[in-house]
Amino acid sequence: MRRHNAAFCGEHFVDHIRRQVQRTIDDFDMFDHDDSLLLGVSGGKDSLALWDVLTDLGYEVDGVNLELGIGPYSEDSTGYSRRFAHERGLRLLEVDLGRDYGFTIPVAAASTSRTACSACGLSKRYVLNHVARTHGYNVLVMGHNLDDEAATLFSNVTNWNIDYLARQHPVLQESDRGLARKVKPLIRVAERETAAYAVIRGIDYEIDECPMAAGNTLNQIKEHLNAMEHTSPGMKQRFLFGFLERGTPVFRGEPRPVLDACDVCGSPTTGDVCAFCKLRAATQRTESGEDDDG
Ligand code: Q46
Ligand code: ZN
Repeated sequence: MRRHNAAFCGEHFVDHIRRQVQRTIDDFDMFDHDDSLLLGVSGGKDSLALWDVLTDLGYEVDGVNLELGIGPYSEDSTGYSRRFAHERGLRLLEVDLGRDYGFTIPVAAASTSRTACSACGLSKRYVLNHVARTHGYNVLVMGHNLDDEAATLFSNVTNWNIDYLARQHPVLQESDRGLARKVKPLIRVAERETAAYAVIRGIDYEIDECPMAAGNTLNQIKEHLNAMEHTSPGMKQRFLFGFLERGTPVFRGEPRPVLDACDVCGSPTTGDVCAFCKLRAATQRTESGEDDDG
């Protein structure tokens, strides 16, 4: 691991990853053993590695898998989540976007001006929050890694998305807004490291890339950041953690928008109808042959 100027055998690498996760949980005061934890599980390496680490650290964590309806890719991903949970006796809740909400991500992308990844991100945020709230979990755990967060930060800085910069933090205390606290304990671990961890621990995960990822700008940013990391080891970590230490206090001073209940579903939103209900309505109009208003 060039950024730590260190090399590990398999056993000590696993210990190292566990320590990095525990340190992140402690440093950011994310949760303790009394909290009721729900992890968003995708069948990919990050969420399954995190489930493994948290379980080994003694936390009781249930998972929730969202079936996105992206053909065989989604079916395979759900299969990996199910097998992981089954083999370890863990509880996995399942939501199927098509069955439970009447649309899939390909239909959502075709029905609106949103990209597939935008519709997907919105749906994941909404559904996972909804499941956490309705099943009484007070903490929603997400498997975003160092590469994900550094790329998101880079995108938010290049576009000067002040609102997003104010909210870019590994802990979002949202209980006053009717939402579970959202935490990201994997942000000290790079993507390559979660892959190595999964291999060492014998975790089977979805390796194929999502067929709708083409044009995903975060993936393009990740490639650029990796090129910089190659010549300047530790750059991604310095960029992200430097921001969390020195940038967050500046942007957090921005006032937060007032939230109201969505007229359709009752979820907290800044408008009359939340973005997810608008997306869902657009897919229904498409299915019934009416025009999309975007
Ligand atoms: S699943 Fe969804 Fe990703 Fe596929 S459509 Fe984009 S966001 S690429 S993590
Ligand atoms: Zn709504």
